[in-house]
Amino acid sequence: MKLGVMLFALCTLASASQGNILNYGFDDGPNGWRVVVLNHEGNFEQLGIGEDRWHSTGGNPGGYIETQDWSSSWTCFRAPNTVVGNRLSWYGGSIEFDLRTDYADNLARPVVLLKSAGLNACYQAVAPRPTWTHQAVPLTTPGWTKDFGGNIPVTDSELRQVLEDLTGIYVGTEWQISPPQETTGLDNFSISEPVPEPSALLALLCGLGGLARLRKR
Ligand SMILES: [Ca+2]
Repeated sequence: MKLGVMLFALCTLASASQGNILNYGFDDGPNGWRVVVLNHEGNFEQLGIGEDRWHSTGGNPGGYIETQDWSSSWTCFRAPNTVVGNRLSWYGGSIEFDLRTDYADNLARPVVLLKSAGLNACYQAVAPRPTWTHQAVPLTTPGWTKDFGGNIPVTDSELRQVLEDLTGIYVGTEWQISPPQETTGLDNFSISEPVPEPSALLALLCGLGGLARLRKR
């Protein structure tokens, strides 16, 4: 009986350590996110601040943030500075969010940019739809490039390097080049670390513990 209880406790602890480590629902405000304009033809230097809009309704669900494209450079949402630093533990996890835009020419463009001091990584994706479109960006190398145009792949060690010295997380809002200028919204931004291997073992032990408890009843 005591073994079963202990295994259940371990299983609960293991479950609590998994899943989302960051989650922004924007239901009570923009949560420290800003709209910025980056030089996508250079090294993604910040050129200016864009127009932030926060809405308390209309998200997926609840509040969300949005911006209207007004610049010929790259407009994007910037995550709060509190989330950067050494984030190597994110490698193998994922970044997920809901995005929507009202006008798009359906070309692949960066939907996420990870900046570090010496290297950048862009994840290329096709445009979201006018309705909330879920985006799942794996934190492993396929789909990541060093350049805005998507031509120079990021290697495995380079992606780890970026995560280890992360200085910025950005979500792209640019999905159409010619007028009318698009308005893009963001909701439910989350980052998940990979599930640690020992948890699978603990879950198995948990199940065995449960069976042992049932048999003793
Ligand atoms: Ca929301």
